[in-house]
This record gives sequence, C-alpha cells and structure tokens, in this order.
Amino acid sequence: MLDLDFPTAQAAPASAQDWLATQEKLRGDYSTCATDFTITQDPTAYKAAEHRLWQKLFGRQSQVAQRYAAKAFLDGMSNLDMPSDHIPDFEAASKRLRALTGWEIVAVPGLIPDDAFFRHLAHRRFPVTIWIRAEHEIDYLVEPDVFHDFFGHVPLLTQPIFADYLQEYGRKGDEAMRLGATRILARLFWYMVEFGLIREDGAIKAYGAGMLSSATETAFSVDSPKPHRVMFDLPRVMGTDFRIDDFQSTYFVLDRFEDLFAAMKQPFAPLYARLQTARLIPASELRPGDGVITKGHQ
Ligand code: HBI
Ligand code: FE
Repeated sequence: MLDLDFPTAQAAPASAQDWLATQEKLRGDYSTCATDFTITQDPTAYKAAEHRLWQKLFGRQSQVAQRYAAKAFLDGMSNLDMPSDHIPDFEAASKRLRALTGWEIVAVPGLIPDDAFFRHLAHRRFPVTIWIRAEHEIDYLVEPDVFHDFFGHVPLLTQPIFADYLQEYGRKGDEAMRLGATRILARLFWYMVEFGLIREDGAIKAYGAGMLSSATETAFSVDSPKPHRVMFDLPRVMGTDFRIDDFQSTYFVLDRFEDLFAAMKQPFAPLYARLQTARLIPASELRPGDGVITKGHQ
C-alpha cells in the first residue's frame, strides 16, 4: 500500500520562474537570482531597525543557547564570532568557515527548490536567506529568515563532524529525488538538523536550528514533560511524520554527532523502498524497539 501522504515524484520545473509559480507566496525577491538561486548580499543595505531586530533576537536567543544548547553549538558561536548587534556580513563569516571546515555561506532570497538546496549542501555551501523578519513576527514566522538560517544553522557548520554529515545529506539528494523519496530524506533534515537533541554527560541539550532560533521551543524540547524523547535511529526518523504548525511531539536524541554521520554510510535505496510501502509513523507515537529516554504526556 502506498501512503497517500507521499507526493508522487515531481517533474523538475524548467526554470526558476516555473518553480516560483508552484510556490505559495514567497517573500523574497527572486528576480535577480542566478540559476543556482544565489544572490548577492549587500551588508550595507539593511536599515537600522533591521539591525536592531537582529540585536534583540540575538540577545534573547544567546541566553537560551547558554542554558540549553549543546557544547558544539556554543563552540560554533564563539568560533564564528557572530555579531550581536548587526546582521552578519556573509562574506566575513564564510572566510572563517572556510578556514575551519571548508564550508561557506551563499546568499539566497528564501526557500529554494530541493534540487538546488541539495546541490549547495553537497558542495559545502549553506544557503542563508538575506532578509530579516518584521518586528511583529519576532516570535514566529513561516519562512526561514536570516536569523533562523544564520544563528540557527551556521554555528554547527564550524564543527567538522556535523559539517561532514550535512554534506553527506546533500549528496543523498539526487538519489532521493530519482526514487521519489525526497519527503523521506527531508524528515532526516527536519528531526536531526532542525530539531535535534544530544546527550552530554547525561544531560539533554539542544542543537537543532529550528528550536535554537525559537523563543520557546528550546526550553520545551529539553525540559517539558510533554514530548517523547527517543534515541536516534535512522529508519525510525525517516519513517516518522512531523509537525510544522506546533512544537514537535517527538524529539530524537544523539549520544554523539559521529552516530549521525555513521548512519549516512548505509545504502538508502532499500530503506526508501521499505518506507514507501510502510505506514507513516504518527509524530506522537512510540513504537516497540524505541530507545525511549522520556515518554511524554503529550
Ligand atoms: N531552501 N533556503 C532553503 N532552506 C531550506 O532549509 C530548504 C530549502 N529548500 C528545500 C528544503 N529546505 C528541504 O525541503 C530539503 O531538506 C529537502
Ligand atoms: Fe532551517
């Protein structure tokens, strides 16, 4: 039985304009982007109010990070010397990143098509949105902005193992698209890049960009009795539905980033074949065999 939730493989749009036409209104300006969807960041073009909003977000989220973030994330923040009072200059950050892990940042207008996104990651380029949210969206916005992309994602790119993992993720993109399994692969990104937890000396810490750029989900993911916390298992993660409209019902937990990287070495095609005929695991379900760390009240 094929789960109806899985989209059929989509034909690649012929051009950026065709892709844009398939998207719900996106905020960015895609009119000047290159075929790989990159644009140029002009760090002098931001308004003072936009820098102030960065400062406000940075102040709030670095406090959250001090208390709840994984050591790798905090080390990453200090390696980058991330500015606290203005939107970062991507080229300056890329210079540091290249020296540390060979990654760089490329500027994009916002969400980009899967194939372009995978290709950038496969070449150790992380797409970062140039615009910042509006003041009234300080706590929640739909599309990723520069604060989410930069503050949330870039610190871990300074960490060699995570940096290698994310490149492997990008390298898996072609095969996944060919096999109609993009949604399955994307769940790995969702749970282990956006909302990942890691155990350090017995304590649960957050490293996911989605939670660490959020005002409230970091504390929820680490402290709340509501969600399940389950040990990372690649097929389990790839077979689990996720929520985009609320906090996660289940978080997956690593003991070390090496486990994430090591899991990328197995062939994914047989996993896709199995998961494409299996029932999608609901986000709030626990299963026999789960390495349950906390069973949530939900
Ligand atoms: N584009 N800019 C941007 N950022 C993302 O995180 C992103 C994207 N395009 C596709 C995408 N993520 C995911 O659907 C892939 O992981 C499959
Ligand atoms: Fe993200």
